[in-house]
Amino acid sequence: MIKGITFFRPVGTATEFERLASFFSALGFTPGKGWQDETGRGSAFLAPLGNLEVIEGKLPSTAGVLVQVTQLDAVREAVLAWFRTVAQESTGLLSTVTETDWKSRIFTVEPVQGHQLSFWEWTDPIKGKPVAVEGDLSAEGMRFAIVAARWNAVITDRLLDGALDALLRSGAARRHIEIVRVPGAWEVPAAARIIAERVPAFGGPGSVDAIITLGCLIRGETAHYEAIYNEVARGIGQSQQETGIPHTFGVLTCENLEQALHRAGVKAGNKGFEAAVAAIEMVSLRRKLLESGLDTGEGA
Ligand code: DLZ
Repeated sequence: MIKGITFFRPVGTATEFERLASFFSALGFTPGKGWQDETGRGSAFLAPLGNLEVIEGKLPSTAGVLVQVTQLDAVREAVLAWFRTVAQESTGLLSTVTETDWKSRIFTVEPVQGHQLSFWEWTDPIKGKPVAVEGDLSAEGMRFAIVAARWNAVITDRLLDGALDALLRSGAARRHIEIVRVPGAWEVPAAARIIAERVPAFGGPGSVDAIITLGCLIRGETAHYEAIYNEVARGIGQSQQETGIPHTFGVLTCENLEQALHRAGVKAGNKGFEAAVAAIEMVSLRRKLLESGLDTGEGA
């Protein structure tokens, strides 16, 4: 299962290291998990999407790194501000914005000598489509509960690992993740509901921003499989609808153990990871929807 992609940029000195780190932070990259040991150190900077592109023929830029953005001019302003305030240098290493032959605008900057990168945006980013409101995939500052069944633990432990991996790599803090284990899938909705209702208005310590539910029902091993599955799905859905707290569904329903293993990270992705990513997106989307409303204008 491919999970992510990392390009590393070796730098020669501590000053260059700090300078590049400061540049990426100033430009709004989400900080990732860094590391330091006796062999060196690394600072990670995350973007919501990445891709590995193989090119034959004309290159899109002389820089080896292309960062797609929205509001290119504002990004260039941020680069200028960084040069002025942090680097306190001229802007000689910053190009103007130019049109490309692939319906985009682009500029190139070299914040540290030998480290060029280009920022670009589509000339028509939405290509005539109405703009959709979508959640982002940064989990910084969000609080989650993961309710995981112990039944079929060989599977649910993998789902739990996948969910934690997604949350931590997306910027959630360990102290903001509450893990709750219940006996089986049957008990998942009840525990999720208690957490969702644990609000200060009822004297509780406060709920979480989203609840990730994990379990594994295997048809061959489960009497009344359909009945149990329907009730688990209904209970989780009902808790979500009646409390307003996003609940994501990572309860596997499988024909056999082999299929379950595939969905828990062996071949067909890790459904725990996917449920956690969906939770992050739904928290972000919920915040956006609660903050905004359609500006329909007069008589619309
Ligand atoms: C009893 C049972 C069975 C037969 N199968 C499963 C299963 O495949 N997956 C699962 O998560 N739980 C199973 N359980 C346990 C029930 O979910 C529940 O925990 C017990 O019936 C106790 O209420």
